[in-house]
Amino acid sequence: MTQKEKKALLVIDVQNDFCPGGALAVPDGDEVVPVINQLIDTFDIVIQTQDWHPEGHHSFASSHEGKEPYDTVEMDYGTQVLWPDHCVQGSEGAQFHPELNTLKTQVIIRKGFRKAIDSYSTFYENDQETTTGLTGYLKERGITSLYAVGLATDFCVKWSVLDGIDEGFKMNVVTDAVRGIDLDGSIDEAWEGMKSKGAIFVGSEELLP
Ligand code: VGL
Ligand code: ZN
Repeated sequence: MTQKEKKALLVIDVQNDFCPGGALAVPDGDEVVPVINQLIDTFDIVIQTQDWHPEGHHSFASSHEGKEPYDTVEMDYGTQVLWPDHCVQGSEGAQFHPELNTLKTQVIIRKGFRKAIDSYSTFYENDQETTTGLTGYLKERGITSLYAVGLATDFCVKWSVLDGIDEGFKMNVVTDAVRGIDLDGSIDEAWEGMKSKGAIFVGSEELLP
C-alpha cells in the first residue's frame, strides 16, 4: 500500500540566542526569518523546535572548569562541543525571534532540558537513545515528509534531518532557509552528510506559489 504524502514544515531553533546579538549567534541567522514566514503561509502543518537548557547545562563551557566555548569534552555518550551559555529556560535568548510567525505552530518540541544530555536532533538527544517524542507525534498525525528550515545547518538542522531519515520520514532541507555556525568546515560536512543519507534539497522558490 502506498502512503499518501503529508507534509509539515519543521522550524528549527529560530531563537534570539542564535541570531545576531545573541549568545550563540549564527552568522546571518536572522535572514531565515522572512523566508520561513513566507513558507509558513503555504504549509498546513507547522512544527517548531526550541532549544531549552536549564542553567548549568553540561553543554555550556561555563559548567566545565578550565574550558572555553568551542572546546570539546568527553561525555558518557561521546564527544560534546562546549558552547557559550545559551537558550536558558525562560530567558530572552530562548524566545523565538520576535518577527517569526509562530501563530500557526501546532506543536513546539523543546529539547536539551536534561542537564546532562545535549540535544541537537529534534528526534533524539545526543546520547542517540533518549527520544523527544516527535516520531510518535508525526506518525499519529500521518505526517510522512518534513521540510526543515532554521538554525543551525551544521548542528540541529543536520542531526534532525539525519535522524528523521532513520525514523522513516522523507526529509527535505530548504537551502535558503537555513544558516550554519561553521566550526572547521562543519557546514560543508553537514551538506555532504545530509545528501549522502538521502535528504532532498529544495529552494524556497520551488515551494512558494
Ligand atoms: C544548536 C548548538 C547548541 C543548534 C543548539 O540549534 O544548532 N547548536 N545548541
Ligand atoms: Zn543548545
